[in-house]
Amino acid sequence: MFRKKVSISLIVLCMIAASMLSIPGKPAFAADAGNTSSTATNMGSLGGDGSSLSTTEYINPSGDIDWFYFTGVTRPSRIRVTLTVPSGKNYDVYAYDKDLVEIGKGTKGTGYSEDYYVNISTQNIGKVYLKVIGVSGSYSSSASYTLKAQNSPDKAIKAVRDAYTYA
Ligand SMILES: [Ca+2]
Ligand SMILES: [Ca+2]
Repeated sequence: MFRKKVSISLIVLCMIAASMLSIPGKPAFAADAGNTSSTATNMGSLGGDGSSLSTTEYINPSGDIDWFYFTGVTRPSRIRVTLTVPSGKNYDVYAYDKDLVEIGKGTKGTGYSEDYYVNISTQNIGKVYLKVIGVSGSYSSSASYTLKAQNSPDKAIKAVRDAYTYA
């Protein structure tokens, strides 16, 4: 019993520490985002309509892959994903649901930033994963990219929500 209590408080302490480390825009240390979904960097919890999360990182060295995820999606949502790509580079960003099923992608050519919407339905509510890659070895050790996720419900989703939350 005692041991169980200790382990639970350890877990709580770790969760508190982890949440402190993932304050958007104020990383405790600069670390490369994980190269796999299981080592994805937590962007934080996405707030309500219009709120956003963003992170600035590097694709470095060539072949680097950066996985992120965010939480806070607890109902059907429409999320705008934008990736500001360093000039002259070709980076793409893929979106996946909690089961790592692809739900969106931005794959424009060199020099273009990526910008698209993903819809989270009742079936795939949960963590949303984002993966940033450098296409054909594109990378930069000096110019960063900025990845942003914004809660952007369309009118239809808002209407359904308002109907359900009416009380
Ligand atoms: Ca990485
Ligand atoms: Ca691209």
